[in-house]
Amino acid sequence: MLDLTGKKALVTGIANNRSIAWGIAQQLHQAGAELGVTYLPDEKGRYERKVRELVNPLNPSVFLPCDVQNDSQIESTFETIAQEWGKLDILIHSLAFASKEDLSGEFSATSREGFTQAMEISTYSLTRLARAAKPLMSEGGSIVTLTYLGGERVIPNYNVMGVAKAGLQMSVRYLAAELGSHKIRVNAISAGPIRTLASSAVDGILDMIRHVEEVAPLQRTVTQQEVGNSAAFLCSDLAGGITGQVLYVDAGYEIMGM
Ligand code: NAD
Ligand code: 0WE
Repeated sequence: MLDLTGKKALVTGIANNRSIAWGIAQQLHQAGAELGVTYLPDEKGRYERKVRELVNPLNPSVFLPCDVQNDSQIESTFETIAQEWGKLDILIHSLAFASKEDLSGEFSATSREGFTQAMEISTYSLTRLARAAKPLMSEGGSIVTLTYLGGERVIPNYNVMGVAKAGLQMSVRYLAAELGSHKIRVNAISAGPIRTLASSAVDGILDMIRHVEEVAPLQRTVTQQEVGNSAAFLCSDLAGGITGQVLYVDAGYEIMGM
């Protein structure tokens, strides 16, 4: 049975009730895990209030600001976890960012700044968070990140995010190889397109969703809850033999050629 009782789980990437990370947090909570939640702070504290209200029913025992571009916020996040929990079992990495202008038009037009920013937030952050989590995962652990098929095939307009996700998926393999001796597993979920804050800002997302509904074996898109269930599985002892993998939670879309 899927049982995460006694496990401590840190979830990044919740922005609102459509976030994939919110679907994951709900399933981890349902399976009995104790939650810690981080959010991206902004000047007006708008995210903080919204995310706090949203996650309140899941009784997170840790709730902290963590901008992955800020090393001191990362360090204080894991210092607080060390003090409050003394260990960490599960880390969910569910964040990405590229500037909107780099998610349309010619890929070759990507600026140095845009490329660097997308790679820093969407790719490097996994390795940085894994390094901070490693000493706390002394009893072993599970790290799960979110990727997209655009990191392996050309999806129109995904552009620099595709390069970032290719790097993310390779980071999963290098981290899995290194951390395996510490009983820490590292995997990615490749989710099909879902309407979230990040994806709704993308021109043509509705046409892409309609395309998936026509082509995918299950003839529909996936839900945040389904991604959450697969994440809970990967974090549980049921997936004890799985590391370094990309699990497609995409209604089967990835297998199709036409
Ligand atoms: P979302 O907008 O709900 O989540 C993205 C999160 O990234 C937000 O919570 C935001 O605060 C966070 N973030 C951005 N910059 C950050 C920074 N500097 N520091 C800390 N956090 C930062 O959208 P989502 O669709 O749930 O995205 C979550 C993950 O799922 C991303 O990695 C995305 O690439 C991936 N994904 C999304 C889809 C989709 O169709 N929605 C499909 C496959 C994979
Ligand atoms: O990974 C993602 C979303 C990533 C994303 C989205 C945005 C929009 C708003 C990263 N940064 C930003 N920055 C913004 O300013 N997905 C898998 C969803 C997505 O994004 C696409 C897609 C799909 C699917 C972009 C172009 C084409 C398809």
